[in-house]
Amino acid sequence: MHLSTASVLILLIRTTAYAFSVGVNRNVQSIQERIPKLKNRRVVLYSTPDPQPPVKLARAKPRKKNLKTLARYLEVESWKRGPEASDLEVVLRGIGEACKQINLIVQRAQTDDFYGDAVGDDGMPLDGTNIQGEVQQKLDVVCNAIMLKQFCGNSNVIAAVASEEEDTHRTCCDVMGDSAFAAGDYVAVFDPIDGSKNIDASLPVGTIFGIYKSPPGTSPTEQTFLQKGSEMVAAGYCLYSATTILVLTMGSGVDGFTLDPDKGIFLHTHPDIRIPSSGAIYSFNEAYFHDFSTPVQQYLNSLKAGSSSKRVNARYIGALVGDLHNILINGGIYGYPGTRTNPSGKLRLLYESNPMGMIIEQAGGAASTGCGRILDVQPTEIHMRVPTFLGSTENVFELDQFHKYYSEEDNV
Ligand code: AFP
Repeated sequence: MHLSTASVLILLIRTTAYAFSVGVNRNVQSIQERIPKLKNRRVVLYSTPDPQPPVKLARAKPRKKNLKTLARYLEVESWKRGPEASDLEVVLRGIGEACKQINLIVQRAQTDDFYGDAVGDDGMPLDGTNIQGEVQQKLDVVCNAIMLKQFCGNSNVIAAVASEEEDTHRTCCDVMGDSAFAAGDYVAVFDPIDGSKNIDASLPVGTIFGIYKSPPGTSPTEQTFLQKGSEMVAAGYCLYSATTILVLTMGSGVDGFTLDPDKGIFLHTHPDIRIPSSGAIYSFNEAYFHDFSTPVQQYLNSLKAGSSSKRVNARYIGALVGDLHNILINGGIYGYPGTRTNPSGKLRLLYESNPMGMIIEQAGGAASTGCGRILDVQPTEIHMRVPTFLGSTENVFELDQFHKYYSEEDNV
């Protein structure tokens, strides 16, 4: 057999490598004999490749930012603002706790059964009734109960509440089933789970609230809740989305707090939020376009035709809190206009339009019905609805001009 020089060379290399590996592995044995610690360990310095051990993923170890907690922020604010703010401090801290509880419930919506009896930490039904009396509880009922308990049971600051989930307002005595909860100089309005139909598709949802002063020395009636939005002393929302963020105002600026998933506390991530004076996003449910009034149709057409100075972008989640948070951070306009079938639109003045209007105005934006300031609307009943346009001042002003122009044209 005739071997070429190349074949001889390859054979030589392979033989040397094998001899080397045998030599090295013998060497390993002798090392193991001499180092007792290595005796029972598998030490291979050279061999044919073994199956690879599972790759260990490097665990990202984020460094925590040095941020103020919500509790600390409220403490400082109440010290700066005086006694009225210390009342609000207690209530807003309670809202932070309620948002944390609702956040957990939203995260568990797909894996846990929320259609059974809802119980609190103490194992008692959340609405305080006898467990035998409980029928079925839906997720929004559970979240409503959490908000009721935080507002009424957490302090003696709130005297009565009105929830989007309930037909009428309720005194805190009624909510807690105890006359000891009669005191309190404030009333609260809230929507515990706004956009709840988003939950099934794991899309964002939110909680919205507003707080008003109650006339001193009287017990709250429905009239107490029928105050203009401009009378609100605090408002806010909690968005349950990629992150959970609580945004609030006490009447001088807007601040945002992100829930730290490791520590389970809200941290002051967004100090003094300012909405851009104009923005490219418009957030309307355009499926109803043919049902919108002429000014709104013309406005939307003008946006898409590019007659506005900037290029626009459509975004619509279908949960006011998610859509509005996007507008607050990036600028633009959110709109839920009246339709020909529902001239007042869908959004509720007390639970949605007013609190969001206050937030937007406090961040430097505008809140309009198309024909005037939302916060100036006199409520006539607690579940009243209003056409709602919220966002950057320039965008909302532009929309209002369309209303003005077309209503003048109608009157000609
Ligand atoms: P729900 O709280 O009943 O789900 O309604 C949410 C909401 O009032 C508001 O969050 C949305 O912006 C709006 O409805 C969406 O309504 P459309 O589906 O009619 O666009």
